[in-house]
Amino acid sequence: MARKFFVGGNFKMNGTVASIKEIVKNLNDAQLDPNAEVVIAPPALYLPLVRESLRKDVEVAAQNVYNKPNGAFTGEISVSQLLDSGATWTILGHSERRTILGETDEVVAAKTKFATENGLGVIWCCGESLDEREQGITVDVVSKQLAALKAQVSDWTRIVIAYEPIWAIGTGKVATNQQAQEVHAAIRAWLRKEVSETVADETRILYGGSVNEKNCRDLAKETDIDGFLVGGASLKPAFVDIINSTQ
Ligand code: G2H
Repeated sequence: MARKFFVGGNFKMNGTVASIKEIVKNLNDAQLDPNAEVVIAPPALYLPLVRESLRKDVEVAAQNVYNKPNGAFTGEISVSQLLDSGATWTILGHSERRTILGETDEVVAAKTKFATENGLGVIWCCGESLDEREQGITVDVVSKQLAALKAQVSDWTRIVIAYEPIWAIGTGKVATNQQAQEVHAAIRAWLRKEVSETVADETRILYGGSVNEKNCRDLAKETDIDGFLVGGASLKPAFVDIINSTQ
């Protein structure tokens, strides 16, 4: 089965009502590749605004979610609240949450299990630090992150994997096409060995880390790159070029 090209926009902790309305207008007015699945993740408090004003062929995502039903969890947002706001996806395990907020592989896996079992799609992120790449242990690091996910998750159909080398995030240092393809192929091989042929063939593996309108076309040609998770460039009109990068 062909994997549908997938482009996520991760706004991170950026935007105002005015700037987010501008981004939505730009997407609403654009010609987007009908063969691309597009999901944007504004900060949670803007989700209803975005969902109400955004074209319906683009879905919306949160950047995080808690793995408990509604209740006494001050500061958290539940899966059912996200669904109620019209979000259909969440990002989980972004390296900024792993490194700055201290989310472990196990916490990320528990959140992924709860979110997928309760109706959200998950853009599950993984990736190595510069130090780990220089030590030559990139595939070991990503495999360990995947193993923690496998320990808790049995249904992979709602999961999209985003490989985001930490050293390439927001730095302008994009992985070379070959560096990205090598890790994407290793992730797919891991899925084939550890999960199933079907999951390996059907799971989208996105690349994230300083993707822009200039580097996206060549990256998108790599066999195992099935789309992008875009940060900084998703706030700009050039996001449309990235969505259309396989046209
Ligand atoms: C990686 C990416 C989006 P950027 O974090 O998740 O951000 O494109 O700004 O490197």
